[in-house]
Amino acid sequence: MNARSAPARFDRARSSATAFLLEQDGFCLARDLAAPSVRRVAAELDRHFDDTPFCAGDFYGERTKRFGRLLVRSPSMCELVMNPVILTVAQQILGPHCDAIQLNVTQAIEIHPGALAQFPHRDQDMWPGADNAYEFLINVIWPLTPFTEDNGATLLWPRSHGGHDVEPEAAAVASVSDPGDAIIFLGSTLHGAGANLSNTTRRAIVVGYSLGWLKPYENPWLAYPPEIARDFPRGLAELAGYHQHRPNLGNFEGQCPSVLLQDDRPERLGAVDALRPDQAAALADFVAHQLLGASPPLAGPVSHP
Ligand SMILES: O=C(O)CCC(=O)C(=O)O
Repeated sequence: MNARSAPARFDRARSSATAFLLEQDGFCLARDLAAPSVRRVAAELDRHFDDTPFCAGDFYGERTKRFGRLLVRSPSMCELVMNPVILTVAQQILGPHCDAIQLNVTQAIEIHPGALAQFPHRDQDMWPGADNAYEFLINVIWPLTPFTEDNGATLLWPRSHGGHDVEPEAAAVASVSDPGDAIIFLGSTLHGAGANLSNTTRRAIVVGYSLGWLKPYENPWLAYPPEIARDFPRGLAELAGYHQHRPNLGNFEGQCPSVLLQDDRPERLGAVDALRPDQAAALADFVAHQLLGASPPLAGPVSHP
């Protein structure tokens, strides 16, 4: 996925303001961004919450329910995943550090009365290489029910992201919000679900976007195998793993895995270079020198099988 794949019409001012706040505070609440889509998703996922067992383990929380693969469970999910304001912000923050961003997860989370507060954490700690010098991830929590101070609204620690101290300087803020709002935060921002002290359940979905060269939290090719992903719009299929991250990362038989979404795939595939322009230029230079009988310059790394 890249900026070219984002739909042409979007609120540029809103994207810029959101990215600014994210970089300043580590999170941002975008009010009333996609209320009709959220209403549809909430209705489509309703029975899945009922059918899903409670989680096990103190991190997820034993009074919570979670399930993934939301793009197969809710036809309207695509509208949230491909929200143009969110995609533009994700591209702006993650784009400089990868060739293409990817979908890291779609997950529904239900927090039941009696749930304890979740362990405060930074999501990008799941990748050992993340030292918070730059962001690996952007998460968007879309409330499906109102988020209140006492029903488990996500807690976020202002300015706990990036190069800021591991111990946050400010107290946590509860993301009090309504369905249609988007709670957006960085991979390095300290956060966690609040305790549910009320007598109603809190429902939300999380959509995460990460650098395209990382192992995603939710395995995209198992969540969305080719027979499912072939019905996705092209930009969504690319985000969900059917895209080669240059150079040559995530290939299938040496080609872009989107070849698996075609009707007329040949029996045998030949591997084809997929290089960034700078790599292609260095390689062309290397090859040209050899063809001219000159000693080739030492080129940078291209790819390693
Ligand atoms: O549900 C929430 O409010 C946050 C969940 C979360 O941060 C997580 O599970 O990593």
